[in-house]
Amino acid sequence: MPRRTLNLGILAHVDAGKTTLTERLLHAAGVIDTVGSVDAGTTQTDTLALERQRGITIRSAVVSFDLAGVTVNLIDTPGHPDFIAEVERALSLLDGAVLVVSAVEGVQPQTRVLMRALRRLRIPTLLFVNKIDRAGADPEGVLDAIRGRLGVRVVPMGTDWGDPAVRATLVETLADRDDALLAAFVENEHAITDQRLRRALATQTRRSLVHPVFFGSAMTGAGVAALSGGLVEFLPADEGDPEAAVSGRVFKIDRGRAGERIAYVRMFGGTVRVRQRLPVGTTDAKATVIRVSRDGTWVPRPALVAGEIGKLWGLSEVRIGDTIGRPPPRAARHRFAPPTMETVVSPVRPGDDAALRAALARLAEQDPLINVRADDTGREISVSLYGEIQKEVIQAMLADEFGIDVTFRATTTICVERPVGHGEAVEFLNTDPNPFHATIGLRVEPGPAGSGIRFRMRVPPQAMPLYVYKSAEVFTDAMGQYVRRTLREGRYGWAVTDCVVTMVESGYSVADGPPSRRGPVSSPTDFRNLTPIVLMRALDRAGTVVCEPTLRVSLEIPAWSLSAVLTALGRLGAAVRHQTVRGDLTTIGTVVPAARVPELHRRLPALTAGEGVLESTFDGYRPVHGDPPVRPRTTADPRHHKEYLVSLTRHGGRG
Ligand SMILES: Nc1nc2c(ncn2[C@@H]2O[C@H](COP(=O)(O)OP(=O)(O)OP(=O)(O)O)[C@@H](O)[C@H]2O)c(=O)[nH]1
Ligand SMILES: [Mg+2]
Repeated sequence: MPRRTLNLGILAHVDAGKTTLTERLLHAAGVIDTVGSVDAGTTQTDTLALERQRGITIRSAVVSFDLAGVTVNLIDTPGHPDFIAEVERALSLLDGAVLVVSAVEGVQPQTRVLMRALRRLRIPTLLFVNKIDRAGADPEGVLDAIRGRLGVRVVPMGTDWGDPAVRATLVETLADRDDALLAAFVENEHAITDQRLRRALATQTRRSLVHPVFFGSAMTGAGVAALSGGLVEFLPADEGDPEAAVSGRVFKIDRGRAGERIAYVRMFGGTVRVRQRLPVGTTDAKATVIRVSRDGTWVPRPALVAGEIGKLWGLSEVRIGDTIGRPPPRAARHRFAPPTMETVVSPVRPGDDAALRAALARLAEQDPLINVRADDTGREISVSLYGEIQKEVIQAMLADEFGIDVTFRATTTICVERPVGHGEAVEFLNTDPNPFHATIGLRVEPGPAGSGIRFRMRVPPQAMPLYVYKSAEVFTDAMGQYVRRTLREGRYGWAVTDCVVTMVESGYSVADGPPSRRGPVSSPTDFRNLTPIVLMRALDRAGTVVCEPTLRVSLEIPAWSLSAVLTALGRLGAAVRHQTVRGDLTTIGTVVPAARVPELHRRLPALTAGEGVLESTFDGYRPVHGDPPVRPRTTADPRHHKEYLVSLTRHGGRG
């Protein structure tokens, strides 16, 4: 029997009390007898050793409980900005959210980043003002900040709706988006029942037009029952359609005790059964075991249906982000910034290189944005990063889980390369100095900013080696892969992006063909190994420009500090986009190279007597002024023929 399910995210800035609140909700639902504590390392959702030691959440975790006939799958997310990628993955599967704000620390830059994302995706959201038990708690002040700094319409809960002033504000807020309510109000405001108001509040909350605000303490449990009630009353819980076409998304990967891969899947449509053949990502696979979270434990089940979240075993090649069956209807995804820093990792013990590579590959599987780069010899391994805390976490995980001690070199900025013009190159079969049995012609041209790499096939099927590649589609797919692999390192060693690559020539040889084609039989290896030579030559002809990441920075500063701040921004290479004055506060919108933002963070307190507030989000990439920075290649340069060919023989032709 299908049940109503609410996939609920708990989001907030770091230390707001998400994990503690999760414990309380589980306790209120009767799943756990005693409330665990973050400080003692005994919670249900902070299960990693490192999370327990440090008292912070690093990975999202799912726990379920029953609430008035609704199955709630609660996703406790990390609050530290270095782990924003975890939040990004969670957002794509939520039916509703609770955004926690601390009554002491108030609205933080991260709160605004999260609220913006929730509203953009129209995820119905309740707010919970937490820690009202603590000295210095200012719930009223925080409510004002929510209205002002988050800029959202809110309805504070726990107030007396019988009080005329409270009621007037409430009706005013709700009637703004409810014409019938407005008409009723004009007719006879006393005839409007509480029930009518609650219904209007629920409708508008589900449409993400208004946000009920609850107050309480995850520590003492105050206000938690009211919040629980609010989850059912104000957030949407649906019965999915188990008969629809299969559609799901993998949002998390774990390893089991025996090292087996476990995929967390959110089903949007249809039913997945154990041992049934399933399209997963680009291949087919079968789930051998399916488990769902029930009252705190993961219980085996024969199937997973629309609306549910489950763990699937047996999908050995699965990756985070893979679709199961059709892509989910809610394809709109919120992208926070990509990581903009990287650092070289080296093992302390010289013999640990291979083990380190394997361990990092494991970590990258759970967090694809770690993006491990290693050169042919394995001597230099680098990982991409959001920040210093993530670096410390990677270091600690390598030590705790894999027994590998590592050191890091200083972090550097990750640039990209974009082609600046058109470039074309071709190598023909049986023609010196082409060492491979294949003809390939490729054209490179710039694409729109943010478009990534697009590959187009412009040769007729009869020019394709279909006796080894099965179909034109398979050949196109394979060539696209060779092209993408080559473009991981451009002319200056950075990943090439925002470009269109077109295959304009193709040819192959067969043992008994016409004279122009006769020769040793062409194989996929020939196409794979020739692609980098042709593509890099085309890229040289197109030319590339190295671009660095930039952040959009919003500064709120006291008006008197304006000229000093503008001078500092000028020195940092920032472009000021707008500037507004409100009372004695000035807001500046500016774009700053990502590499210079930490410096701005450091200098701001002195420039503004500690009153300046800085908020940053990813903006994009812009050309580097002056000499472009060069990143050492990890693979042989295809433009140096001899070195490249030698590297291929070293890898048995698998360059
Ligand atoms: N006094 C008081 N302390 C609280 C309350 N809620 C949480 N805390 C404490 O605040 C600290 C952070 O709580 P967590 O639940 O780990 O916060 P979090 O939002 O999950 O933190 P991250 O996952 O690391 O972002 C812990 O020391 C908690 O004991 C509360 O309502 N009152
Ligand atoms: Mg937490």
